[in-house]
Amino acid sequence: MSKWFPNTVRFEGPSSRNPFAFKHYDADAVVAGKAMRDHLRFAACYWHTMRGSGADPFGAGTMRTPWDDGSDSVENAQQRVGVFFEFLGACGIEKFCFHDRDLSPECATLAESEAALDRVVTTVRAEMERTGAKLLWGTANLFSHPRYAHGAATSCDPRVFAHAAAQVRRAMEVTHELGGEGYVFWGGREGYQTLLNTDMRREREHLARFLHMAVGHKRAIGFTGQLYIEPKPCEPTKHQYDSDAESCLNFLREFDLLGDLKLNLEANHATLAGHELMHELIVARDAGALGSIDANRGDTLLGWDTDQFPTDLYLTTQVMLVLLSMGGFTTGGLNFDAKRRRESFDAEDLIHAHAGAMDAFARGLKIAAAIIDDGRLADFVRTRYRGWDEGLGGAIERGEHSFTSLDAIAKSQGAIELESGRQERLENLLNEYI
Ligand code: XLS
Ligand code: CA
Ligand code: CA
Repeated sequence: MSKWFPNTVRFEGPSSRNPFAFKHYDADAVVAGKAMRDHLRFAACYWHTMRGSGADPFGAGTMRTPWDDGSDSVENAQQRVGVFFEFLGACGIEKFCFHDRDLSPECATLAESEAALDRVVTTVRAEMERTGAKLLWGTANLFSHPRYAHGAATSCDPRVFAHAAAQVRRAMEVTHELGGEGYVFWGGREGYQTLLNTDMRREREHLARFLHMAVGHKRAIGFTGQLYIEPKPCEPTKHQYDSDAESCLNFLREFDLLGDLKLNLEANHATLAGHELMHELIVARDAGALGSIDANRGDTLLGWDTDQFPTDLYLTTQVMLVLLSMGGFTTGGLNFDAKRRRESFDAEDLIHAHAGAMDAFARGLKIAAAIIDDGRLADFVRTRYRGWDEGLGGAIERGEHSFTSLDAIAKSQGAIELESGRQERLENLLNEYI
């Protein structure tokens, strides 16, 4: 039993009233031909779970972390790692994600920071061996340190670009050494605050150059994990170059990177971009680029990156509908890039937050599988487009028509009577299962 997390969460079924039990997530239960754990591939993130203090722009941190001495020492960092793996065990979460600088401190020089990281990674490796937990993806923090004020790969200062390259080089190597399945690029400061001081063309080219170097390094060290780019429209910058799934895909295509990077899509970032997560997922899926998901949620009333835990069954059902439609994850997973509210400061709140989100996704999975099994939703969509399967539609799709040939058809076909889109009926269908 864990000292800090004495309640181990286990499946007790829907009738359980135990706040420390799963009501729906039963890791080994088979749904749609696969165990729940293999569909959902849950991961916890190190940054919010171990380093989130609860501070906000109006107040100091509130989280109670009695295992942490508050110092920047390597020993304290190693102590935290142990606690994190206890937490994963208590929650039954089998994967995790980290940034280099959440794991270990930023020191006076790059060489010292790397030496500190190596020492903490030794502890991480030992804990992974002890517990069997796996690394879903690693990343480098290229946004917190003041040197990144003007960006990292898109900084106006090439010395910063070099520093960022060195940081990613080591973070990618560490990810590889730990058997990581992926590596994420999130460009928090790769954007601008004002166009008055910004050469956007140059900055975007530099970002592409940086990513090409990353691909080169990946090959050089024999890392076979998947690289991902994570869209977000803004915050901390006013505009981030990788602003949503479509702009990322355009960027990757423009700079010949589409073969090497997929997308890591976050629910809250979709909200900030003015999209539903389902939209972002479908855009990526249809481009063969849906890699991984940062499973959280935003709040439309707040309008910033609140990174709340995903408990909305409509959201989890939609995610699982899209994932099942593409046969599930290959390298990716559902990473809870989410933090407790500032008012939920006890260690046990970490358990409630993650266990609830896991249950919400387990339900989303069961609901989506039932909807697919039922078949009416897919049938409706198929029928709605049936005009394109043969006749006029088929010929247009095959490229057999021009404006001129269609002009003749349009003039002779008579009045068009449309069929209803039946949105409300389909929403009711979803509710039959939720
Ligand atoms: C921040 C991002 C970040 C990435 C990893 O908004 O979500 O945490 O996932 O750098
Ligand atoms: Ca994220
Ligand atoms: Ca976020």
